[in-house]
Amino acid sequence: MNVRANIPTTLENSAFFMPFSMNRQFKKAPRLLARAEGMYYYTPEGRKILDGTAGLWCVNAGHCRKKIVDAVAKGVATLDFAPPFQMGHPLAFEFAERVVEVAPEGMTRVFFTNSGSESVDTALKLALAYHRVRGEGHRVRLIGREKGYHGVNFGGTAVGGIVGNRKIFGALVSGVDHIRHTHDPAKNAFSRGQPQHGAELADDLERLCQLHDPSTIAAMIVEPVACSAGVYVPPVGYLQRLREICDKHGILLIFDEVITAWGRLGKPFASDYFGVMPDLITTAKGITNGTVPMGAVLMKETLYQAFMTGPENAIEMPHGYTYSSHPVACAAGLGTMEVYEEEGLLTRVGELAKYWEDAAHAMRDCPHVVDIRNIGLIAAIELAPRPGAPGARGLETHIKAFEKGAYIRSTGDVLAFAPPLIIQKAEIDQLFGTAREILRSLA
Ligand code: PXG
Ligand code: PLP
Repeated sequence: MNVRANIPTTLENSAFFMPFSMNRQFKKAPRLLARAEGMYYYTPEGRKILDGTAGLWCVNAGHCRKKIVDAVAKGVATLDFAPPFQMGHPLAFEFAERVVEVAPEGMTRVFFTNSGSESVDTALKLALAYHRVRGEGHRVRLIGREKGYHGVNFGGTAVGGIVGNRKIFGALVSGVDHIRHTHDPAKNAFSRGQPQHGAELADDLERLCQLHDPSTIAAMIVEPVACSAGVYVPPVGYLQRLREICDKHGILLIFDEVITAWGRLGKPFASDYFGVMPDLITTAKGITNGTVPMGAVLMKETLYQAFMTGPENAIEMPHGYTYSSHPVACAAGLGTMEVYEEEGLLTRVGELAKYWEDAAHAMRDCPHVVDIRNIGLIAAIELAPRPGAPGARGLETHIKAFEKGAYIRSTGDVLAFAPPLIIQKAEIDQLFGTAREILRSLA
């Protein structure tokens, strides 16, 4: 049964300042979603929309899963809020154990936040503080990477490497530098999975070490697979090389797994998939299947223990949010972990990845396609920009897909595909079939 939402006839003067959106354009021709179930959204008119992006890379188990909905309903009716500072509630401790059980070997402690952006800023602060409590307060620099996306708070924006997200905010945070991105279409276009060329691009971190003196660098943060800026898969050997350079110079390595955690690559975390262990992992999104805002920073035991050395009557980490370990988010997270486990979702992509890869790369003969990249249940189709109108082909594909019953996200002229991990093969065909139809009709 399709529920009709009672929406005003025009949103043009709406009070809502929409985030990361073309407000004026959208409000003239809105694309609204009224409800969701499994692999599908439904518009207020009841049109069915296949979800090709798991909401925003977060609804890994599919929409409105009963077990999670029930856990949230029961949770909010039982304990609506509990102060997280100097107080606690059982679900927070239970959920921390559950997260650590699924986390990569050696990640033994967890700090809760409410989003990926908060996780990133928390991890950067933890890295600075870790060095400080160990007597290495000279390590103050933070290194990111071009094309990286680490959310929108000050630290995350600063270490991020997407020009458009940085340029209107001025100086941001001092002491930040960036290594080169790994995108090399001349050598790697149409790679299936990890590109063969480019491990040596990790040596750019060595260059920054020589420039700044490595003893001034606190941490290096990267997405194991850079998703938001257009899907850039790490070249074979690249992450291993970054790990080696960080080890050589005592630099903490942070993997930003806000998107790549919770089964997206066919292992619980990308760190498992690539077999490279960072010192800290940031996550969010799929931790509650997107239902209730939550994020987390996972860390190695040595980091946690470094903070546990002072007097016991002192607060070890003067950091935290009003809603850190929110009881309703913990309830949602516990329900989510149950669904992931019962349905084997954290490893299901292993079985689907080959079919997914073939379906994505079959798009190569479509008009405008200049590159296709994929890994796990992620794919990007890059279109040649229309002369004089970069981004137009991407946006038009997104809009036409919505009209044709599929949600396909565009970032500039890159189409990003990352559906819920419950997708069936027929739905994979439908998703790329819709994209194919649109690309054939696109100017
Ligand atoms: N780090 C990474 C690697 C992310 O992908 C964040 C941090 C920030 O998380 P929050 O929860 O604060 O949004 C993200 C978020 C896109 C898109 O279109 C990606 C994200 C968010 C919005 C859009 O690719 N990733
Ligand atoms: N601003 C003010 C004035 C506050 O009192 C607080 C929290 O008490 C914050 C910001 C931070 O809010 P949150 O803990 O939800 O991040």
